[in-house]
Amino acid sequence: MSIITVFGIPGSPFLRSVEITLKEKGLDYQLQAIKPGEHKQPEYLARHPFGRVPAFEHDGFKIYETQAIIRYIDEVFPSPPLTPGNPRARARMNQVIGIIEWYYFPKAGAPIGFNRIIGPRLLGVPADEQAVADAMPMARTCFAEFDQLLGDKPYLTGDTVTLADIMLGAQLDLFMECPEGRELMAETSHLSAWLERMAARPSFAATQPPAMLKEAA
Ligand SMILES: N[C@@H](CCC(=O)N[C@@H](CS)C(=O)NCC(=O)O)C(=O)O
Repeated sequence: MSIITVFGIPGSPFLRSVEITLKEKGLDYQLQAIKPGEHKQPEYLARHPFGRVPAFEHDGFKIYETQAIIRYIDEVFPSPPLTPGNPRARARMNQVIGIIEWYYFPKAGAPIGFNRIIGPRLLGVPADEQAVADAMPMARTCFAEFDQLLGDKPYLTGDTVTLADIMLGAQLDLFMECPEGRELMAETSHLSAWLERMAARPSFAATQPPAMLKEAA
């Protein structure tokens, strides 16, 4: 029997991307929830030397980095496929994932999410309003681009859900807890209905972030 273990701090949208991928595949897995801070301790650092979540193990095969994990799951458990067969659609999927990794998360989602959710709610520190304001231009560009790339298609690359929809859905579902997220979403034409479509999937319903994060805004 195949044993899959996912390690991470519940609430992390990257952890949730892995869990949603596993749910979309109908796979059983164990979630080894770690507490904030434990991801910087030697035991976890042995699994992920950069001290980030999530990490993953499948029958002794250990790997970290969300993209690598979900692409591995999609290859090893091919049904239903979450990567388009068409090269152009696959390129779009990879483009969206690149935007999330390089622009959206580090320069928009993380600084705004930290100051609106993690800092005030979990750590008891006040928001750095300047950091939020500084991140808004990049956040606005990301939202406009996600909206434009989606267009009037049901999902980001066409008629079926891909790894890009999963990763972006996990990120934006949490970001909607911030007033800035709702403000930016109101400026889009297609993205809001898409996020509702994604949030209605059983894989999303089964992987809700902890209530304390959802109540944070
Ligand atoms: N490139 C990494 C990013 C993971 C990441 O940044 N995770 C955040 C949580 S959403 C984290 O571990 N933050 C904790 C920290 O930076 O100490 C991946 O794709 O797995």
